[in-house]
Amino acid sequence: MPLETPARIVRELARRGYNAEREAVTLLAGAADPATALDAAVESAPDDALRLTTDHVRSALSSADAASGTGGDDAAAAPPSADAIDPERPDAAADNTAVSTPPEKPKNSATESSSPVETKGSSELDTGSESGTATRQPQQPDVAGDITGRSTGTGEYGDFVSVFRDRYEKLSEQLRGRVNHRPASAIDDMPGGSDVAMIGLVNDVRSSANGHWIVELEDTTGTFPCLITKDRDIADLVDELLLDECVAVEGTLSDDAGIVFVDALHFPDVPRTHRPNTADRHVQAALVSDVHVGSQEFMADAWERFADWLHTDEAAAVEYLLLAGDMVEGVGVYPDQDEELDIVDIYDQYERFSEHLKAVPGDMEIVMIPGNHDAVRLAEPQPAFDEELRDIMSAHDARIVGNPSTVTVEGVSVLMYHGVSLDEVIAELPEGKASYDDPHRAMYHLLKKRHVAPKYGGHMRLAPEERDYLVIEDVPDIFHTGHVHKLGYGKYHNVLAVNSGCWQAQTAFQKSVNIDPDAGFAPIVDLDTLNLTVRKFA
Ligand code: D5M
Ligand code: FE
Ligand code: ZN
Repeated sequence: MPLETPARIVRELARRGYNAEREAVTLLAGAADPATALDAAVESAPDDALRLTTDHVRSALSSADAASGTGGDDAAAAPPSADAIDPERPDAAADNTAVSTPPEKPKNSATESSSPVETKGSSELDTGSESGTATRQPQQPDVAGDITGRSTGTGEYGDFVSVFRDRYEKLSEQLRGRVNHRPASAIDDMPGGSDVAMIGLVNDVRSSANGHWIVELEDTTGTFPCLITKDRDIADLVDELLLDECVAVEGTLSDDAGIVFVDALHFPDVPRTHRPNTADRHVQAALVSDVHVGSQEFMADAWERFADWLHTDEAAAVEYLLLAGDMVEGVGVYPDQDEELDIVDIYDQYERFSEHLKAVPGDMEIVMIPGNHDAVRLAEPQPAFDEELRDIMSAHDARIVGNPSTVTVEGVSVLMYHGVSLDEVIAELPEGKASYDDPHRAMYHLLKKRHVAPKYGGHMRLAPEERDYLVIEDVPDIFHTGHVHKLGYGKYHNVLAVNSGCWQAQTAFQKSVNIDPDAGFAPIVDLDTLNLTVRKFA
């Protein structure tokens, strides 16, 4: 097969086990005989090289030139001529759809910016158009809040006490400036009719005989019941409450001092004045998750189109690829899952995933966290892939961190969390407040609660650790999740929330429960403006 286009060159290199710098690929594509040049470059690369660099190609091309006595670096570096361009996929232009958000509008009261307007335009997926004069120069991401290497939990009772104590301390601190709170034990001693405020974790929510709500709060000194009457505006917030989240109430003690009549309910929340950081140059990140390699439904063609596009000029500013979990389909994750496996061995699944990762330009910086299908412990926080899996995925030298992690790229902090708790939020909250069709709205609740997985139990498995790594201590600039296989994005108090869809077509289970996944999309965020463009590759 002729090797004129960068995409073909990348695939051929991947087949031979190499990842490559973008400029190296461009040089090969511009060579008089790309196939021979590729052979020579691979030959000249050291045995242990995993990535083919520009230097390898240059040295291979110059020794070839010396041998034939023609050409030189200039000829080798020239972009492929129009004749050499062989558009592989004439139908691709129609597939590759850009959907962009409008510029951010300042808002005073609404909790989110207006729904993004979708402007569709097509762009040509012309893999031959790569000129490759610019090499990507991503910075090393900075990572915070990662459990990897720090897990101390043994699952004993004392661990649960310390993780909830830490949760309380961190979140009550967020609320302390807003209310003049007293501990439950002090409220116990106050006379009826006193003004009172309390900060606590939600221990119970039940309705009274006449339809009011009793919310029992717990702090480190004890519990106290709080009554929210059904006719108050704040009653509308009760259906947002999840057990174990931290809130503050203000109100008045009943005459018998046995219950607080609540006038105000506060969540730790993101300040409305939050001003996100932005990059000081034009650079973009692709936010992707739920690749599910190894599943019969993994959409390899869509992934390859995405990887090919990353090699084009249009994608030159996309320097980061942030993967939010479920790299592979895994084994034994759900009942009857094995009937839909394409690759049954978990290590083979990671080998294949690694092959697909090699198609991504070698000069991009990749960060990945695990999800519930990955081969790490299921309980959150999840540590990063172990050495054996890292070895399998080493070709791209990705930054492999735990779930969740806050990754700062170009000054922009991205809270990456796989998203299992979104199932919980969507199941517990009314349809109008969180649904699979609007996964970003479910994410807003996590930001409001300042915790990625507030409720213990249910869908969630939490590992008790000395600290609560799931608290959102610092407000991120971008919140990136996956898991529910739906695409959704919007801004909550200026934080860009993106749930990134998946690369797996509908499974039998999803069909049976009417989950219609958004597969083959790549949301691309401008780190200098936090505007989002969604590209479709399926
Ligand atoms: O899950 C993708 C989405 O589908 C997520 O919302 C959970 C749901 N899901 C998928 N399979 C099952 C089964 N078998 N039981 C319950 N919920 C399921 P992911 O875990 O990313 O594949
Ligand atoms: Fe998934
Ligand atoms: Zn998942």
